[in-house]
Amino acid sequence: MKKLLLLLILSFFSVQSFAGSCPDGSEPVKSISADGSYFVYNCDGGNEQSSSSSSISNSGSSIKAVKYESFVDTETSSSCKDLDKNFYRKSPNKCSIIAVLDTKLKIEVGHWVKNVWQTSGLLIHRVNKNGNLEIVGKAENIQVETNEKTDRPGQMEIATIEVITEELGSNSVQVIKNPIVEIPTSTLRMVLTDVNQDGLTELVIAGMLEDGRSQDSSWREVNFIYDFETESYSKFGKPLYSHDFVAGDLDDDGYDEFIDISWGGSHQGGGVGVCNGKTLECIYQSNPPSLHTSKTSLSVYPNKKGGILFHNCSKGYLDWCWSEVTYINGRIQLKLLDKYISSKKPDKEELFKSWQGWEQKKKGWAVPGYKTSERFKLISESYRSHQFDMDGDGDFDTATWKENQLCKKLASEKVYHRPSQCKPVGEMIFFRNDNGKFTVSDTHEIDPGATTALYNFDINQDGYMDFYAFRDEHHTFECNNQINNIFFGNGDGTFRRPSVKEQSGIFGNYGCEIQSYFFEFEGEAYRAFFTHKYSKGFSGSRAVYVGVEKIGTKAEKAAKAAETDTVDTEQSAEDEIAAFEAELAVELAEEAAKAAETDTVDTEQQSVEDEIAAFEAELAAELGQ
Ligand SMILES: [Ca+2]
Ligand SMILES: [Ca+2]
Ligand SMILES: [Ca+2]
Ligand SMILES: [Ca+2]
Repeated sequence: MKKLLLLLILSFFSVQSFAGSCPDGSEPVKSISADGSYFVYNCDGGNEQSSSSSSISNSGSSIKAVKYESFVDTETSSSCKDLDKNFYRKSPNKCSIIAVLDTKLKIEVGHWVKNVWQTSGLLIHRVNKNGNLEIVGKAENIQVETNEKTDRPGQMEIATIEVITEELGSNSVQVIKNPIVEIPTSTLRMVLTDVNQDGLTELVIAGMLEDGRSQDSSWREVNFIYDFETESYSKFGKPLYSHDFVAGDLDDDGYDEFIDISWGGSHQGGGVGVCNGKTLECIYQSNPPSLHTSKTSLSVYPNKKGGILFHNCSKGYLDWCWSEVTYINGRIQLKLLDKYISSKKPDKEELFKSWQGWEQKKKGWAVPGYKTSERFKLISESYRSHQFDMDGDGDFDTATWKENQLCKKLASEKVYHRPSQCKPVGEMIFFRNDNGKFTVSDTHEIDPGATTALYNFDINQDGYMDFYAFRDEHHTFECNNQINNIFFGNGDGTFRRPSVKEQSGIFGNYGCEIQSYFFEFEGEAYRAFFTHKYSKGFSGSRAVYVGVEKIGTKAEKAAKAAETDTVDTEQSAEDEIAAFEAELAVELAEEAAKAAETDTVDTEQQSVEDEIAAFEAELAAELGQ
């Protein structure tokens, strides 16, 4: 259990566990002291990025990916109703299980993780060259022991399930193919885009090797492009610890540029790579002064060059910036548009033990009513932001969340144990864009869980854009969780959380769900999800079921209502008398019902009075004794 926690912490939080330790916000470099008795941490690397640029061309060669054959038998293609009934919401939607994913872990990370797909980190859809729907998932099969010093490659698995949607909801949904391929890398950032502008999307993977290996190993890695049609991959860019990775057509030539932002610290650093979308040639520059890694997202202007980059603007995650980005001679230039102060400066310090067992003082704030030795709010970072048009006025607004760690221990304990004694607390913040000035339009408390991406989709199809965090849990402990962080838009930059009842009217809940993703295909709204079949015990297989349901939308209901209206209109005038008679009958029935109701009330009233009288009589009799 500890090991898994370590890995999870590693994957999502290790970066921040060093942040703030060095004056420039970079992580310290570990070395052994002169007498060999203790570790020394040096903050010497943060500013060593070369100001000169270098360019790296794309090799263009394509490598066939290692591929598994079919992993799903026809028996498992079935209706979602076969999943656990306890948590089945009796959704009226059409839903099918299209695959079962079960890939053994190479290295055990905890007793409940039996299958790498339990901790999958991506769920998206694409349309292939035949015009068919493909559901795509990604998981990593960790190849290194926790804290191992190694140069072994990583291993990520991409599952692509091609289905015929006409049969969704039936027991015999047609799965055309379902390969799982292996790519020798590790990543937290991926972009699905049409790299070569041939009308079909590819998966662009920002390689980095923070997959559990020691900090003393290189975490740098090139980037990969996975071609679904040929099941092969190519590489581009130079090895970089790609912490942030965004795509958008900055020069308005139709091809998306990639901004590959390295973690800015010490030996893993390497500045910012800007890769031209057409040539895939990358030019490297040092971090622009106001650009601090993490939380970065990009929106590009429609039919115009440039766009808006949202990012941390100084060390310590205390303020966030919107910058206009221009792309000149292969480099980016940033011009500040607006700034938001997200937190006041931390004014307290406590000793923390990280997943590697290192003890370090960390900054944060006191929790009112407690000594900092008992409760501590540790400064942390949310890592993700998303730009989308939430108020329908054509410009891109921003959503991100503020995340800190609430830590709790006994005053007698010397250090806080980060992995076990802290939990993330968060606040989702929505910013409305008014001509490049950004104002907070709404905030909601959230449980950040395992959020690795933010998505928008009009889930209830009311014309207002909705928003959700992908995904809820690193792994499923219990079965009562489903999309905690889902927000329905009001169309003006404010959002509300739908009730479970409202959610269940739109989409179902099948088994113990791990992650959900909403999308549109051929004009219909769908939800894809990963789930476990069993709600209790998890004694058997931990196979992950992949489902797709057509979601019940307002549009669908409106269409049904319109159909009924049409039928009514088509009724001929000669039916009018019959209708009048029916109406009359209804009125008479209503009157009769009213009369009956009055009778009931009278009867009830009478019986109550009788009871009281009886009770009084009894009482009198008792008193008289
Ligand atoms: Ca393409
Ligand atoms: Ca371009
Ligand atoms: Ca807008
Ligand atoms: Ca909506």
